[in-house]
Amino acid sequence: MTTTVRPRVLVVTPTYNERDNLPVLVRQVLDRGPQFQVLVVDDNSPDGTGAVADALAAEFAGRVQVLHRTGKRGLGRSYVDALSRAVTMDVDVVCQMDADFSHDPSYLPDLVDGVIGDGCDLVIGSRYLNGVSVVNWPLRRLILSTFANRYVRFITGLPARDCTSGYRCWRREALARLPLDEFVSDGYAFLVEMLYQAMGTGCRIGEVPIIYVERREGQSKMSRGVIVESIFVPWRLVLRHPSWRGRRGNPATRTPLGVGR
Ligand SMILES: Nc1nc2c(ncn2[C@@H]2O[C@H](COP(=O)(O)OP(=O)(O)OP(=O)(O)O)[C@@H](O)[C@H]2O)c(=O)[nH]1
Ligand SMILES: [Mg+2]
Repeated sequence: MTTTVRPRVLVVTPTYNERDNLPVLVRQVLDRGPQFQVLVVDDNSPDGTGAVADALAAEFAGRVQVLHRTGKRGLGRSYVDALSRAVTMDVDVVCQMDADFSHDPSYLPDLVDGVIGDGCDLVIGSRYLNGVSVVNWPLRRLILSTFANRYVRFITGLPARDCTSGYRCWRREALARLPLDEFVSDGYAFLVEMLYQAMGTGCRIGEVPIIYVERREGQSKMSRGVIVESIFVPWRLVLRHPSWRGRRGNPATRTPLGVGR
């Protein structure tokens, strides 16, 4: 008889006013198998998402954890706190995932497989591998995202087609090598900064295609401030570590995983 050892997966999900989405999402992730755990990082959401998360942690003791933040709000700061905890946990891979169902949990096995099966350090769930796979976005948003990706790739030389996707899976050891304490971005630019650091620390980066669906419930938190930050951060990264720009060094960065799978 052969037994397969399943990789232990921690899914980190940041929340700000996701009261209705979170319980459904957590159940869908945990339903994928006993090897899945969730870490919710809530920024003291006014709608009470934090209490909903606590109730889930009590219901699924040992499989759901909650980090309550009280400082300045921000996606980047939330990820720094949550991922710093994640790298100390007894798991093989750490996934990042939005709580609003734009990231379908059914892609989790593909992402994990890219790390465990294909030997990548980081696998991105990409909206831009097979054309554009986005559902229900207004044209304005589509143009903004496509332009943002081109802008980031042009300045940083990052190899990924989707540099701003928040759906990712990391080998825990690779994530632990990133100097999270030194990150400069507060908002969504944090995702780009992580990729630049990954490229600089020699990570094998792969991508798998996902179909991204606009949020079901609740409101977007996109603000003018985070957009302005996103314009400056790529330049700041390149000026700080110019030698990392466009760094290649392994085939995974050139051949997106999962194409044609
Ligand atoms: N902890 C924390 N989570 C946040 C913050 N801002 C956004 N989030 C969460 O991060 C994820 C992505 O944010 P969204 O508002 O969905 O951003 P988006 O997907 O670019 O925008 P939409 O397309 O409008 O959904 C969601 O799970 C949010 O609840 C924040 O300041 N702190
Ligand atoms: Mg969203």
